[in-house]
Amino acid sequence: RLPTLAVVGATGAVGTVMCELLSGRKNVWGEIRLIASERSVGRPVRCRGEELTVQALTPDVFDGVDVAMFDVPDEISAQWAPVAVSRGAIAVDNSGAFRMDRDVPLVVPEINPEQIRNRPRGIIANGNCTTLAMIVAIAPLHREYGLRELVLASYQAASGIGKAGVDTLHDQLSKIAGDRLLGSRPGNVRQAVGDDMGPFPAPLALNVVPWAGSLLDGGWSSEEMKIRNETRKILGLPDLKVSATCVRVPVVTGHSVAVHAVFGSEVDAEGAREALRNAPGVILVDDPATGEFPMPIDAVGTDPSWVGRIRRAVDDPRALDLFVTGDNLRKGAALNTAQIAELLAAEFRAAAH
Ligand code: 11C
Repeated sequence: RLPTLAVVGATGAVGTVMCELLSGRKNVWGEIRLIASERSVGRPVRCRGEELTVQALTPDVFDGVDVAMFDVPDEISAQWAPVAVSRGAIAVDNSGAFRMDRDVPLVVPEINPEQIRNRPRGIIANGNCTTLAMIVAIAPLHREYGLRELVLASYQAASGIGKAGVDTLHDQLSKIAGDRLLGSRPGNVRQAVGDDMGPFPAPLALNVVPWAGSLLDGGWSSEEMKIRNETRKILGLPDLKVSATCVRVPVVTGHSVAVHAVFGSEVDAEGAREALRNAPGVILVDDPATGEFPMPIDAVGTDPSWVGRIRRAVDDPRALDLFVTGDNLRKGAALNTAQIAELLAAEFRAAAH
């Protein structure tokens, strides 16, 4: 029998993309159960060509489930992933609840697929969307040159924060449309947008907001610390130096990262391009002379991380500067989760033979 899959958080921004992916990818699943919060229960959702009815999150719903993918807030995952495990499922969790747990592997199938076997809690974690956009491009360069340090600035899309982020950005854009004076006087964008800033701490339209997540010690944001800690864990480099500045930009979908990467050996830009040309999950878009750069408007709706603007640092022969863009709802969330779940489905197949 083909394994049974549950998708928890099926009607959210990531869950919706998950259903699209399940419809388009090679089918390795038997039954699929869609699960969401009370207000979506009973709603019909098309997935893999079938019309499925959204079910409630209860312990019983996991009975008979082999793999349960979670895309829900941290506290819901923290409570419910262990419930799914207690009912016999393996949980693949896209929240931040388990990523740094020593007994939970943090898996990117292009980089450390073997880690899915080290799962004493029955839970496998999926990385943060900003980490994932960047890391598939960094890992091949690390293998080539030996990574020592990363200095990063992110350009994160509104959908990183879910549907509320996208709705807020579009509402703000409607409010400001056509007023050509906006942005040329202090405060006039704030006035036009009004008090309702949705999930953002400042207006996002006509602006960039150097903030994502919650405030931690030393003035760092939780998003900046996630990138640091997750990168260290995925690459198996516990002492890697990482400094990130996370910024929200008025883009609907597609997180970008400007990367300054310092290596243990001398680098060259063409060697780096060659390593990336052959890397899984990466597409090289690096021809500034013809206007070819990685950008969210092109990367949205695609699977790979787009990488370009590759230069050797002028002042350090061991450092590269580059720019990466990835669809934060795909590789940053639903796609990486689906890829992990598919590795588990292959385990089930192998065990059945
Ligand atoms: C953002 N990356 O763009 C965040 C959202 O740890 O999975 C995802 C938070 C997480 O706001």
